Amino acid sequence: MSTRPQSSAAFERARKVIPGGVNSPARAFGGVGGTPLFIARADGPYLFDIDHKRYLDFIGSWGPMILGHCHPAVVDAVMAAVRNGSSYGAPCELETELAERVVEAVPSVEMVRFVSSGTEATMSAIRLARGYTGRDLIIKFAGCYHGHVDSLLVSAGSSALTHGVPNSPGVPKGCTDDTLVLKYNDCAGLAEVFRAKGDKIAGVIIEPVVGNMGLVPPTSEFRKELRRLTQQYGALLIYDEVMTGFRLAYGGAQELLGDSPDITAFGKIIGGGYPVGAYGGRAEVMKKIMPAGPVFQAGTLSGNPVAMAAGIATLKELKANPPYRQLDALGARLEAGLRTAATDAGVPHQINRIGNMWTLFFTATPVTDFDTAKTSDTKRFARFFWEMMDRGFYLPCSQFEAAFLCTQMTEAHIDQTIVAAREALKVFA
Ligand code: HOZ
Repeated sequence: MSTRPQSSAAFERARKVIPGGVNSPARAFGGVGGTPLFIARADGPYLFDIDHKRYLDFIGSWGPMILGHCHPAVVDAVMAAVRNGSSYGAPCELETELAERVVEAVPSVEMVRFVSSGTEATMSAIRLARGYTGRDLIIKFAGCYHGHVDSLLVSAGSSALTHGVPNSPGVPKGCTDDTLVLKYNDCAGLAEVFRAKGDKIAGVIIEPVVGNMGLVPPTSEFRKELRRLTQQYGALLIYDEVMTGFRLAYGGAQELLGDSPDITAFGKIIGGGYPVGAYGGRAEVMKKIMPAGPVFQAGTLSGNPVAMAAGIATLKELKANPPYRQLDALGARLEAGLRTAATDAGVPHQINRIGNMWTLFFTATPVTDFDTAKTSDTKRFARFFWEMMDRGFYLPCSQFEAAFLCTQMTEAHIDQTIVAAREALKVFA
């Protein structure tokens, strides 16, 4: 592993005043060892660290940067917004414009409420499902991660999995008593719980395509069963599209899959790299939110004008020049190249990919849920991660996170990545 003296020093300094030196555990490199890189700047498809090294960026801030970094349209919109003041605590038209764009893009969403993070979006979506149905039970799936909401921090993926703390201290037992955890892609388990407790279930929250145990796609039977059972028992189906919204298609995973959930949680891309979350659904459900209805939810920076401007600019660009087919083609090229490289190196692997989200798992077992994701050889992943990093390719620093492509990447970038991966995988031969 190459040394990065400036980043190491910056990490030491940060650890004295910030717990673990980071403001979100996924960034601490706990899943791969070593110390995190400190980033000086980003541009297009690249990150630059404070040791003056350049990396092709496959995390894109964990999802928001589908247009790459510093896209001129986003930068211009943000600069213009900032000159008009950065926060008002009063409504502005940018909020309505972004809401109109989300409603137009996602047919299951007739009204939308903006918050400041994906965690707030899922937390509020759950409160809404409970308030709307008058029931308490929520179903989630092992390995799905919906932010650090108390009631959802049970068998969570992402950094809660990487750090081996699926249940965090500080979450009172009472907070998770009404959370039922089921296996992803398991139709029988789902049907059994609905048979036993269907009239008490307020909602089911799910990543329609999982990014937080690495990339794991749903089976079509599972999705159909989810929709059928929630409708039959009057529970709300909540799609957490914080990662997949405007990423897998302009209308998100639900457009790609042809699904229609009751509530959708958004984040990441709709803020264009600024802190935003949102949740939306049918007007009849959304009108339960205060002040239209009785379900409380609020926030000083909700609908922040700078973040709204960045989101509008991003969605405008994605609508005017839809990149999804091109990104899928790049994804397919990368998948084929990585598959051949891993096979040639004799490394047991799975590559899960949908469109421009992907994960290379180091296991011979097909990865379809949390248990199979955990069969991956994480030590091997860590070695691969650092081999790639040393060659200038910045992958997610955990086996249990999805990687992303951005519109600034070209076939040449993908081919360079494959060449680097081929070299990196040789260490296992
Ligand atoms: N929620 C992100 C991982 N799925 C991590 C966010 C971050 O550390 O920036």
